[in-house]
Order: sequence, then C-alpha cells, then structure tokens
Amino acid sequence: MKTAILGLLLATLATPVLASGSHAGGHGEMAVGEPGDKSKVSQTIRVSMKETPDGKMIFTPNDFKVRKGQTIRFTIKNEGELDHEFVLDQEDKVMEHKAVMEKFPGMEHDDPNAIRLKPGTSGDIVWKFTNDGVFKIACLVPGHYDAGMHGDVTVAKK
Ligand SMILES: [Cu+2]
Repeated sequence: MKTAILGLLLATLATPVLASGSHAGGHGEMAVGEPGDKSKVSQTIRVSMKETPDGKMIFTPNDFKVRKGQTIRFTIKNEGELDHEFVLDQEDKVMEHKAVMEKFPGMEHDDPNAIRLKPGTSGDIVWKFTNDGVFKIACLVPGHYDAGMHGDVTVAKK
C-alpha cells in the first residue's frame, strides 16, 4: 500500500516540475484541451460554487455541453463561505490529483486548467477543447468532491 501511494505521489508531483521548464514543448498537451485565446471565446459559461444548507457542496450548473474546437470562458464565482477550486481535467487525472490533495491539503497549484477562489471572489478560465469526450470539473479541497463538488463537461465532435 505504501509503495502504491508513493508511486502515485511521484508520478503526480513530477509532472508540474517538468512542465514549468518546458511549456513550449510537447508537455503541455492535455486530453481536455489547452489554455484558450481570449479573442477566440465563442461562449461564456457562468458557474457558481457554494455550500448548501443541507451540507452539500455544489457547482451550479454542473453539466456542460460544448463542441470540439470551441474556446469557452468559464466565469467562476465562489458564493460560499469556504475556499473552493474549479479544476478541469480528464477523470483519471482528477482522481489522481484528489488523492494527492488529501495527503497534502495545503498544496497550491498554478495550473492553467484550475483556479482556487476565496469566498466572494470570482475568476476566469479560458479554455479550448481540442478533443471530444466527457471530462470533469471538480473541487479538490479535501472532502469537497465527496460532498458533491464535481460535474461533467461533454465535448461533442462538432
Ligand atoms: Cu470546494
């Protein structure tokens, strides 16, 4: 068990280290797409993040449909009372990242596909979807995913 966790950590932690030195190279490629060009945004999607009175944590909306090749601006607002994150990625990467966050809750990231927001603040992610498929949005602050903070982005072929 210990070995498995260590392997996971190494695999996940090694990625950002390599990426920071070589963004221009092939490494930046992600199945979910790539950082978008603001001038090419064809649709803005507003998303709120908050806790609910019955103890859930939610994205509203939490089910998105876009088309391959589209550049989307996600305007994300934290309307809750806790810090929340919006992470956009393929499901297995989200689950890997979730496991690392549970081990190292204080971990900060500076990834173009993720944003962490304090209560009452908003931010944008401009993203170009370069592949079709079903991807995930998630908040990886420990406990939040399991309280309901995740959703699907379905990217249609055209
Ligand atoms: Cu959260």
